Amino acid sequence: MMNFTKLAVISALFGMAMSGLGVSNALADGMHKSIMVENAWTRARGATAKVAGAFMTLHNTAKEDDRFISASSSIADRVEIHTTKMTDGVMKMIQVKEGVIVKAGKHVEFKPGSYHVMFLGLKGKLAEGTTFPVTLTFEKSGNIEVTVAVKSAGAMGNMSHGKDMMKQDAMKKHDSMEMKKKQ
Ligand SMILES: [Cu+2]
Repeated sequence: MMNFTKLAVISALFGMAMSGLGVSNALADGMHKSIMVENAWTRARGATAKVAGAFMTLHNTAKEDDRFISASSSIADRVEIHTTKMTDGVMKMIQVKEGVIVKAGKHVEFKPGSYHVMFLGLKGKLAEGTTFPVTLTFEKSGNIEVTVAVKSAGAMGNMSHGKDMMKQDAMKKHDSMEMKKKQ
């Protein structure tokens, strides 16, 4: 039979495992929330940078679908949901105005070359090793506070193969394109 000490050890281990995975505040702060945000990160940016894209995995632990509809953060004037599409052999970034559905019991990955949370009009630099907050708004789950970790400027996430390397280049091009547009 399992005694209290064993249970405490198990829950402590569970907590450690979860923090090791980079599970954000969403889980710790609100167990009632059915959306869980995992491993939110972005790349370091200098003081003159105007845009940044953040990546993360959205899990829907509920029995009904939910929709990621918008985001906001004190670090940028505007936050948009973007995706990347290949059109006539050219990678283009598109704002996803209708939001992103996260199906019941499923997850959606925001990653380089695909969905990302786009910060436009950065108010300052993003230093490697720091974190910043972003609020994700869901149709059913409401607002979820997420902590984004700033990785190195060349961070690739979990990608390693050639196809994704290509997407990564496209992402960088998109970033500089956005910057030109803003100037
Ligand atoms: Cu973008």
